[in-house]
Amino acid sequence: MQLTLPRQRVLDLTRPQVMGILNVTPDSFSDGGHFVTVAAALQQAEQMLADGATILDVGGESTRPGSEPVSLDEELARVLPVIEALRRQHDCIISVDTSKAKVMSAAVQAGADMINDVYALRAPGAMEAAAACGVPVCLMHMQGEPRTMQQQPEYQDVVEDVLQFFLERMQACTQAGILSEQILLDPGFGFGKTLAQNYQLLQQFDRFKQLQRPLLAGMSRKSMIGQLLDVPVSERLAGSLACATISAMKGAAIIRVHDVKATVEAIKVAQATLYGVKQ
Ligand code: PT1
Repeated sequence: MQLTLPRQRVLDLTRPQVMGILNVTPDSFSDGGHFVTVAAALQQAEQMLADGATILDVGGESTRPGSEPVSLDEELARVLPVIEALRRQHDCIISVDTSKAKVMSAAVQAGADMINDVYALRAPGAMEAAAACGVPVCLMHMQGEPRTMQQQPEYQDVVEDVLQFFLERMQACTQAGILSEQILLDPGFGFGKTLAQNYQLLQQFDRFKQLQRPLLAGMSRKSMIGQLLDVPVSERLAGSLACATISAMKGAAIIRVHDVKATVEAIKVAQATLYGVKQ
């Protein structure tokens, strides 16, 4: 599978790709305000590219459980300078992690190549803005909203419910003029799911392949690892690598992580196991 990017480029997804997380949020859950300046963000970006990330996901609003929304102006002020600087200096694929229509448009104007939306284009104007941008869009499943989503997650059957949600959002997208070939899907680990439901989604991750779209998986350092292992954010690398490896073996096309180098290595092991070692 292959996605069409701006400026005559393509994203080849015949092998899983690593998406490096570039948080420009002072309240970010694991990088805790270390990368608030453009220079520091650029430096972290360069390290992730050197480590083998092919996509950088730039986000200015934390969406971890309990987090509060940020204003449009604040989000723009955080992400635009980083996207502009990245675009000037690197030919990497830049993803913008946002739910706001105006951030999508401005980010793509500034050089972003794709949109990653945890609200799956349900915010006012987001569907129209994404369609006008013409770039690939990742639709993520979330029940509720970040501030309250972990209070009472409820499903008939979490996998079936997420599949249904994808069908409904894909249809809304195609009706708005977004090509189905430009859509990626993400079950949204940690977004309005219990610990058991997160592992059910991972166990049955391969079922999302039936939708015939590239799948994105984001589990890096999340509570589904922390709760299971009873470890703080700083001690979740082994669990994160297990999650990345399992998702790669079950068909993830893009794996969204903090620890790029270790994840690239883990995915190579998964690929060698699935498809053999080239002589
Ligand atoms: C994700 C994702 C994302 N996650 C996509 N975008 C976050 N497409 C931000 C926890 O349980 O999985 N897919 N953008 C970060 N959000 C969370 C959610 C962080 C839950 C932490 C947790 O700890």
